[in-house]
Amino acid sequence: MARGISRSASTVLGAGISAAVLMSFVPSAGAISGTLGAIDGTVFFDRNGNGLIDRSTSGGEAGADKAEVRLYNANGDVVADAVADANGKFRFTDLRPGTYKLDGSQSGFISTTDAERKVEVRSSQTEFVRFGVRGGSISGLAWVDENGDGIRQDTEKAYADSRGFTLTGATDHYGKFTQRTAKVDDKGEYSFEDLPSGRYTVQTTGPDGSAATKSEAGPDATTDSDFTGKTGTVKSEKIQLAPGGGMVSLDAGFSRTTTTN
Ligand SMILES: [Ca+2]
Ligand SMILES: [Ca+2]
Repeated sequence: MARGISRSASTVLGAGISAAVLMSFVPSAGAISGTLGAIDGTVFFDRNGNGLIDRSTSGGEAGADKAEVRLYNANGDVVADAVADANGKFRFTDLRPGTYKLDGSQSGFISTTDAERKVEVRSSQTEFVRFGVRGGSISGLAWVDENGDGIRQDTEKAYADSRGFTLTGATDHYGKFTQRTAKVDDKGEYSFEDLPSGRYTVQTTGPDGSAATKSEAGPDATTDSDFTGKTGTVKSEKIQLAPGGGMVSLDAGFSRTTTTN
């Protein structure tokens, strides 16, 4: 979708106000029949895919920052593009009454509501529209592999002091390189959510004097390590995420390279 065509709400609102003033003082202007309408909307990360904004899902389903929405008229011509704000909210103002179509699909995400929506704009009314999209996720934990076998036994605790995980990867849906960091929780687990499709690498740092333990020592993917590196900073293979795809148990096991007591 084309970028940079978004009109700021204030600019459009300003035009709407001046048109209304013009009409009230110069009734014969006649260029605009009736008053104008607007469309308000939200694009949100619908993690559980139910089409609704749930507040309780993993700390709440957030608005899709910088999501792009395109507005067409009844003839299928592009009227305007909007870029959502940090809360996933977008707005089209100054619209003549009539039938419009909105496209709220987001590249790299799965739409969980109808991606295209027909909207009837009426005089002096604001219509409300919501688009849900589901992204991918990558999660796992870090642990110290005390016996160096590449497998996490029950006695080997998660490394909760981990300095967090960094994700680098594909350009996101609005063309910027993605780099995010995630802290580990009290169980030593990390997760990256609402990711566009693409190729990602995860990196983290272990205790001083450690390196990656044997990777892919399997056969159980939930207890082996998926990171490599001869120093304290280790990284995963490249992860290919399809739209809405999930990677769990991307775990980093550390073995000690020096003895510290
Ligand atoms: Ca939901
Ligand atoms: Ca072990």
